[in-house]
Amino acid sequence: MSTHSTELTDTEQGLERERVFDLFRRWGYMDANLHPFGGPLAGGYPEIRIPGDTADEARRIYCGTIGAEFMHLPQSDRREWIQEQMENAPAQKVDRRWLTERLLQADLFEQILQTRYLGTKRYSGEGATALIPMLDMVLETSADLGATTALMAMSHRGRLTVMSLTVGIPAEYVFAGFEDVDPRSILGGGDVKYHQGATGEYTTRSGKVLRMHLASNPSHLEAVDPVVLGRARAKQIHAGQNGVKEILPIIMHGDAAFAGQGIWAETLNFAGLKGYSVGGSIHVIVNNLIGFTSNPRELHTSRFSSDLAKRQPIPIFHVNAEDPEAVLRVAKIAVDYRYRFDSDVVIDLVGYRRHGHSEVDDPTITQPLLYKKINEHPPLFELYAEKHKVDTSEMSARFREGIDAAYDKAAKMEKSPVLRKLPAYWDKYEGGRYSSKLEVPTAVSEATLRQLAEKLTTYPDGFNIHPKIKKLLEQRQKMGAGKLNLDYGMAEALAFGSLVQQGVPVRLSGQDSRRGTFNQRHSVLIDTETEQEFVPLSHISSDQAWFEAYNSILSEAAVLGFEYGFSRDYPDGLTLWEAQFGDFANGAQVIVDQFLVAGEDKWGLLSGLVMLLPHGYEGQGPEHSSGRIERYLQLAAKDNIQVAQPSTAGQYFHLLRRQALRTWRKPLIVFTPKGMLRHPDAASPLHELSEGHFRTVIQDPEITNGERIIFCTGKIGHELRRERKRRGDKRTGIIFLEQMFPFPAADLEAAIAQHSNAREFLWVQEEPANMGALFFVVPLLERLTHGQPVRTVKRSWSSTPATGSHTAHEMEQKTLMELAFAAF
Ligand SMILES: Cc1ncc(C[n+]2csc(CCOP(=O)(O)OP(=O)(O)O)c2C)c(N)n1
Repeated sequence: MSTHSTELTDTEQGLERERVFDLFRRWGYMDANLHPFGGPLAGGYPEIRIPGDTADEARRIYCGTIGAEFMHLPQSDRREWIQEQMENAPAQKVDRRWLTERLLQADLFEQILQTRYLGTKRYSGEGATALIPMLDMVLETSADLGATTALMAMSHRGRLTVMSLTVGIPAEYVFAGFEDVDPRSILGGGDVKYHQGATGEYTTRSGKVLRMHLASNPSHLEAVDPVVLGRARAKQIHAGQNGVKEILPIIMHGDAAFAGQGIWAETLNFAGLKGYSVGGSIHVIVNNLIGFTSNPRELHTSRFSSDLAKRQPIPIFHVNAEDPEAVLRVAKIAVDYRYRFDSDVVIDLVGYRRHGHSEVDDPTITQPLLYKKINEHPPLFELYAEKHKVDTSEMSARFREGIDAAYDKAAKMEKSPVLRKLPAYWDKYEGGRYSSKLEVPTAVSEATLRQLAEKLTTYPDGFNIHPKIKKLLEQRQKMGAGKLNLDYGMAEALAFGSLVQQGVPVRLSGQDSRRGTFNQRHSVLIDTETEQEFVPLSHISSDQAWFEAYNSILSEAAVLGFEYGFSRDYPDGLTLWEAQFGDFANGAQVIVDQFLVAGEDKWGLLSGLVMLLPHGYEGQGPEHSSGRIERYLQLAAKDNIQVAQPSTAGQYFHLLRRQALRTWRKPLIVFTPKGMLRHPDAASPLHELSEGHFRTVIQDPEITNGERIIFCTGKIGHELRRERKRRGDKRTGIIFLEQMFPFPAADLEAAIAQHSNAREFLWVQEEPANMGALFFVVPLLERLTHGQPVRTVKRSWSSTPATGSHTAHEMEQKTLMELAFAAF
């Protein structure tokens, strides 16, 4: 009887203990001692007030200098694993001398920069110097688990120290940035020192060597995040089967940026998606509880800046940066978790910022009380050394000596040091100015095209094909047999098919890109009975390169960033990003402005990414009409990008193949059609694919000696031809500009020269006067028309690209035609 009652009591006690622990596992992080100067982060009141021994025990685990948020994870095995780490981890062994030395180096490096280069900006990481040993632990642990490469992204804060102490860039190279060695070599270009990327090596304490890549990034906070993930994905593919283990992405964030920037939240959404996952990244919020001059209460509605990460099933570990041993522990748990579960992990490293936003800012104006405290607070290495009685005099002298020598070397440098070495897969590619020597054949023999068409239209026996797709494939079969002209969908499939057959991989991503927004692509066939998928482009031949098409998340910025990153580390393939409609690409403007058009100039980094932007005025309203040609032309300079609008399926075929097969790696912006996708005027006979090449300019095939010449690009050219026919006009030649940048002056000159009697020149566009290619093209055309003005026909100046009324659109379109053919 008594035994029975004891057992019951034990069970009850067990249940009670579980109940108490459960409370702390759920909410303990709220009360954790996370503030660098002691106490919980916000609120200042205890969330969990229950007394008792069990509560005290749980409190010690969950409310110390580590706050773990993991009870929101939907997978019980993951929750239990973290619980085990928190509650039953074996005692940590820490080499305190080593830890003191790393903290000292991080602080001294910054202090020396401060005294040597007084009054210049460096965005000191002081106040969060535990970041350096944290990264050491991340690298040590990941190397033990199979990492060979760390791909890191971080913004300005503490970047120079990380470059020197973690990435392995010699200190004199970092100093050279302050000396501004060799400014003439980058007149009008280059980037500031705290945005430059770097590659180096990191040797773990057990002697393993990791390749280190610190990504170049713009000032735009968090914009680099998707780029780094795209790069990681490409590197993982290069690495092969163990890619996910070998390549570890580590992304560092500021607390204000983490809470505020949407691109980061978009990027987080990639983690578990087939086409975009990298097996998890380590995210570190280098949290100094301030953003420029703003306080946390002004920066996020949530209690923690990390709260947005809770929308994903990933753990968040908060850790007080003033407890470096706890920091090491969290770093180890995070990396173990990533490798065990292929998942993202967030570490919220909570420290402070010793100086102003930059060193020329005075933070006492906006946070006088906080900075009074900070000014009285000694650097962490001093506190830690004192607590553990580590003598720092020798390590400090040794470090200073090394830095002094580096400083002298930097002062004597004549050339800017190269901080980065590109991987060998970039060796055969080039950037710089365009030259016709770069051109390569792009035609594909008719026999091969026929074979490809056969493969592209075949599916396995027993595959239940959708009746509409059956019909489409039958049509495509006829196109491949030369019995029907090819539309864009088939021309694209043949371009992709011929490339993968030649060994060039193809990756396409965008919203609904597998089918195609306009029902034009159908790269994946779906069995109507089983929903099983069949991708004809993956069944071209046994030794073909891979083809991948992904429907992306509904984001522009993160997806374009990811694909740009992918193209940065996969020059051997054709990488394409497709906007649903061209105008939506403005949601990714930061990636266009900061990476795509500027990456080569700022960082010497090349990309052959293709942007497909559906464009054309078809009466669909202010949105869905314009891919904003003007934006890209405004950004075009020194052959930094290519801007094209192929007016036929055949031209599109050659353009895509040219992009992949040339060794010139330049972003290509393609304005793609919508209504014209299947229009007979834009369809091409098979021989246009088996002969010739991409033509930057299309001469008029009918009027060979026009008195008046209309220049145009894209769909309106076809409309002009139809209007000319309707009018029986024999005196107007219509020249299509297929490539707007690099501007094909020589080809245009040759095209104009054929019309020796031409006296009138006209640019006709669908876009309003303040949009389209007009502003860019007309002055350049006027250099080729021998002093004759180039008049323009366009919609009136407008604040939106197009009218919302379909009828008004048609009236406008008609007026454009009238004006184009009106006598001058
Ligand atoms: C997209 C963007 N908006 C604004 C800025 C200007 N800016 C630079 S740093 C900064 C504060 C960043 O605070 P936080 O993310 O906490 O990083 P910290 O500088 O404190 O390390 C701001 C607003 C920027 N660089 N990027």
